[in-house]
Amino acid sequence: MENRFRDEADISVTAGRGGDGCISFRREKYIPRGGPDGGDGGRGGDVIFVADHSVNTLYDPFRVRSYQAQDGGNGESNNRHGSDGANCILKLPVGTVVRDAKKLNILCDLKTPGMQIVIACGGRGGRGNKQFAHATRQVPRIAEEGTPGEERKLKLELKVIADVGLVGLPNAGKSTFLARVSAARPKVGAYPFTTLNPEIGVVTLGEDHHIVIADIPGMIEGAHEGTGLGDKFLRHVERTRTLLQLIDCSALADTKPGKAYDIIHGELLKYSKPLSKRPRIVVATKVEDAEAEERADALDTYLKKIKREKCMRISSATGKGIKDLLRRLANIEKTVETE
Ligand SMILES: Nc1nc2c(ncn2[C@@H]2O[C@H](COP(=O)(O)OP(=O)(O)OP(=O)(O)O)[C@@H](O)[C@H]2O)c(=O)[nH]1
Ligand SMILES: [Mg+2]
Repeated sequence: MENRFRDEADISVTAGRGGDGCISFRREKYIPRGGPDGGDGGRGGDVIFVADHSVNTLYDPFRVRSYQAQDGGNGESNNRHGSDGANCILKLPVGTVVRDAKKLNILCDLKTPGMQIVIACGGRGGRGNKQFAHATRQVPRIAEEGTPGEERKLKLELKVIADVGLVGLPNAGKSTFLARVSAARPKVGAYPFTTLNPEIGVVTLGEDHHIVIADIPGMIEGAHEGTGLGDKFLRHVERTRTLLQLIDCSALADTKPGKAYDIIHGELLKYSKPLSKRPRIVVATKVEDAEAEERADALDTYLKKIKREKCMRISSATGKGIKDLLRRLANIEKTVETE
């Protein structure tokens, strides 16, 4: 199936033009000089962005690059007001950042579901000649034109918003962990780069306590230079409060745990210093036998040397350590919320 995930799109939006006012005079039998009766033009429609949870890609705006709201109708005789133009409503994923395409300043950040923003305002309808009539000008032959709608060129960028972000080498077991703790069903495979797009899962920690976890494609050394799938997906964990760094400790892992730690830490550092300093829990994965425990021990020794906390040990296959890890996440999320 075609990959419909897009996290960038350049689009143009044009609001509707206001309708023109009308010049008209009443003409009826037995009323020889009817007054002015030209109606006003209708308002042009707005272009409105709505943050919607049911959308998770910028594929539509990537494909259809131009959005236009309807023009207002012109005013008509007999004081008829022109119809208002229909708004153009575009649903975008929560986490879409909207920038001016040239200046690149942020115009809005659709952070919360349901958030709405009028990104281009419709033009005003012109007044009809009825409105220009007064005691000294009883036969006004003037009316206004409607004003044009706003027009903008925009750059849309999706930056997923989640509580926890998963990072690690390919095959570390990120997607398997997400599938274990949430209803999300990301693709899992015994080969690198199984995950091609960010995935989101919601974990229920208790009544009314949920956390959102973002899974991104695995990274390899040189990701910041575009090696592998590159580091561009790191933008999807930029807006998380905690990172989980997953490290394969099974005997099958190609990379030694300490080295695996360094590669990802290095890539985080090169991508963004603040991201590399984000609270991070190191998690040893696939810890199911004595050999894996030994590798996790070696990882702990290394972490101690670089003054990091010990790793947490899990197996998404057997469920070992998963509860403890979720409890730890629940506590972190709580402390952050009350800060
Ligand atoms: N034995 C065992 N195997 C696991 C465990 N977790 C994941 N695996 C296996 O490891 C392989 C990779 O798992 P994924 O979850 O796809 O790894 P990933 O980190 O998402 O990989 P990418 O998407 O390629 O970055 C799969 O064959 C999984 O079945 C575990 O706890 N125990
Ligand atoms: Mg994966």
